Amino acid sequence: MAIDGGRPFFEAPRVTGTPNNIDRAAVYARLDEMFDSNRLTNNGPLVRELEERLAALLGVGDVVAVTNGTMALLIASVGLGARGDVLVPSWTFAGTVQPLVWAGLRPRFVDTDPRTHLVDPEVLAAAATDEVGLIVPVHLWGRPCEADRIDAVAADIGCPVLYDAAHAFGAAYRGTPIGNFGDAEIFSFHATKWMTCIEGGAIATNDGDLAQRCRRLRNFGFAGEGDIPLNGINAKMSELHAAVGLCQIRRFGELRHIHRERQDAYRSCLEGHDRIRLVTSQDAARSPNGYVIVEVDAPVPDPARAVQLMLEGERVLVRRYFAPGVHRLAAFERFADDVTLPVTDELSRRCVALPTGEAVTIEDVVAISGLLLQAVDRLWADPRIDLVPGFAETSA
Ligand code: T4K
Repeated sequence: MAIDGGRPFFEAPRVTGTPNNIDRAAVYARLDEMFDSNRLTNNGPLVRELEERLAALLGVGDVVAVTNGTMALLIASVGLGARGDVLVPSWTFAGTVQPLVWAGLRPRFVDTDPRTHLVDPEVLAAAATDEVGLIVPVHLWGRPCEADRIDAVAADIGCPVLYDAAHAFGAAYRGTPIGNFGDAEIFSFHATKWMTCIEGGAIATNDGDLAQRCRRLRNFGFAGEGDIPLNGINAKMSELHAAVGLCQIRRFGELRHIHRERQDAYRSCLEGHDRIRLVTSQDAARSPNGYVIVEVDAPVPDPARAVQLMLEGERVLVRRYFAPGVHRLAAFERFADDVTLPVTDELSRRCVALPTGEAVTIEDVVAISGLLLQAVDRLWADPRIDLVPGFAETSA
């Protein structure tokens, strides 16, 4: 390995998060339409078409397109009129929690089921008090939460549920597409997601009144000219971003195939290895889910960091999603005084996200899996191995 002074395995880096290809010719044709009509933003025809396409695909009443997933969470939580405490997992991206705080809610972090990486409905039930004004479960890595049990917990205390489905576009729970659960669900269409507008997001809901409030909230709160009954914000998706989304959605079947092939290849390379656990989506057959997450076990204080450094030496740039857990981030200190979340802490020591999608070939997946196995074996053989940050650059 490069850690021993060898050459890096890959010439060109293989990078977690590299966007899938975008059908440029199709996008350019859509952009010609946009420039010809000179309708560039403010609920134009491409945004409306994208919303209709998404709603039809999900079988949901309304889809409201916005600038990104973070704004989708902000607008939906304001649209729901949520107040007080919000129950939210710490084992997620900071972008789940930030908009909730911007919306004036107080996060109460809950721990995660180590088996599924999702919030456990029983943990939510134990934390559900009268102060709770919103529950925000996350369909992490595209894995659907147990929506029926979670919705029942919320019904017991009479509060809404807003699912963070940033990773879960195209997934389903018990045969029903994600987008139909709780009071609303939000998606991210960031460049690193398989379904992308480059930047973009959406709120999906079967509550028509909520959809109308969200449409107003994303457009400064306008109800008509000179009429602003709601304190809205600007979160409108532009026509340019909608054009990319419309072209990308046509690749659903193809991307599902590509992602599934890579998931399967990782599985056959890594399954049965007792020091590596592949956290696969339960729904890989339906969704092109873009996340391949592994938990690594090694007798060092921070196994994920050690593996990240060793793979960096081979020019495999993995991500540590999510280290540390959100409750450990300085921005949220004031909400985490007496919070103890052992599973979140443990997962953030162990988890790395591997490259997938069109950025890697099946041969790459086999090689990356082999390098990962070597790295973990090496850490067991030599736990005191000297891994100084920066060794990767010197080995290049
Ligand atoms: N809820 C959850 C559970 C989320 O995961 C997220 C976002 C949100 C809510 C909020 O949704 P948005 O507001 O973002 O729509 C990414 C994304 O920015 C973010 O969307 C995502 N989740 C989060 C988990 O990860 P990074 O920090 O991994 O991206 P970055 O820039 O480091 O990119 C990774 C690698 O990919 C780079 O080293 C190079 C490559 N890359 C990346 C981009 C963006 C490219 O080659 N080209 C590119 O255009 O954040």
